[in-house]
Amino acid sequence: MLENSGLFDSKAIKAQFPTLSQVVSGKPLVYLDNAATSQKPLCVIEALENYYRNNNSNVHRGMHELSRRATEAYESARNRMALFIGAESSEEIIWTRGTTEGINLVANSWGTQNLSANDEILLTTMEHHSNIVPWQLLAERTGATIRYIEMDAEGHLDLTNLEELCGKRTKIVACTQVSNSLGTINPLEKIISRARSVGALVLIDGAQAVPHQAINVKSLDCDFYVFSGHKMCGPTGIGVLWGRKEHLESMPPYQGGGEMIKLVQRNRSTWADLPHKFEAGTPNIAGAIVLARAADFLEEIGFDAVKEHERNLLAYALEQLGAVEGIKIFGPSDQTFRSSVISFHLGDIHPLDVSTILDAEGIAIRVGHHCAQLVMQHLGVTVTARASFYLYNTYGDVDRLVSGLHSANNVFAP
Ligand code: C6P
Repeated sequence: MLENSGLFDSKAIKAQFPTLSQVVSGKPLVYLDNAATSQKPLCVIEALENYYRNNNSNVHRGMHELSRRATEAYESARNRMALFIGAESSEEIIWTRGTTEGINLVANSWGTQNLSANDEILLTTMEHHSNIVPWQLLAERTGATIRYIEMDAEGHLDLTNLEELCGKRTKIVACTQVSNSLGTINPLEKIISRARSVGALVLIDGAQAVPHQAINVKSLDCDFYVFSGHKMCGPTGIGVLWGRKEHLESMPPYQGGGEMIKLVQRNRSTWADLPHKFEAGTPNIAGAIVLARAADFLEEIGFDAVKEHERNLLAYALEQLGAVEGIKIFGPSDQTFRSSVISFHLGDIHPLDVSTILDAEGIAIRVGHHCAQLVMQHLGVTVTARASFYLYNTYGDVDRLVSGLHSANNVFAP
């Protein structure tokens, strides 16, 4: 099987990721747990080392050379990420620890300020727990009600009653762009356009979208967009909350501390301008700088090429996996609405056993509820096995997965 699709040479790309060149259980590692976190290319690892080796200092504080360098690199990283997602200004880019913190920030700050007992929050049953639990905590504090867009049998959002679900009581709609457990790509335009027509704000969870496709928050026309750095070749502990300036300006701070103030007096303080109002304490300076390097890396390859490669890989994987005895693949059958995430069961073999056998063959997948228990309830299962692909995966990786599943079938053959 060819490893190249079009101009995309996934073997050459794989060679840039040191973690992927190791042997696990006596076999070359096949890493198919990319929806959990991606591996890091050498340029990102080197950027991290370079920062700590040469430029480490706190930002916005010192008047010395190292602090100037760190501050400049940190703020240019913010500009870089604004460009990366098509934001109007870098003031709209708030550094967070990741998607989870971004959603908690909005639910705590905007939510507490704007929601009360008669209001409704609209979610979907496809959400990751980080886009459910912060809203439940907010609903408990304010008395607001949570409603859900349900899924159909294949794991598409059922929008037939969207007008009834999203009405004049709806204050915010929070929805994932791509499902981490089923791979479903959601029709955001329809949801956002309905929310706009009733004056509700929209938060999009881009955790599983940003690593795989170009994003433009302006053309999406949402109000908040959140994602994590570690799923897009960047480091852990850094992510971005993008928000429209007018919302961010009127929102109260999320946490108090250094960096986020203008003036502190005995009984009250005033807040720094955007984006610093939301960034209390010493931030993840290295993380921010290195995330910008990851964005460069992805754009140098080009999202059109990444997308085409992943589409080809997904088609090949679904075809090959479909022929494995006893396999049940969850999620949309129409590949137009599916990203490169494949959740499955293998006959009666427990997904944990499947994963253990694959691990013994040097193949890494994830087993669990994928922090999406409402999805598991919808499927009538407690856990699934999940293989998720990224730009460095090859057709050979798919072949290894398929052969690992045959081994599992053989081990458990009656
Ligand atoms: N999903 C997965 O294996 P954090 O942990 O804050 O970086 O991202 C949370 C998150 C939010 N939304 C979606 C759609 C996600 O997929 C994730 C992380 C990982 O599927 C870890 S549970």
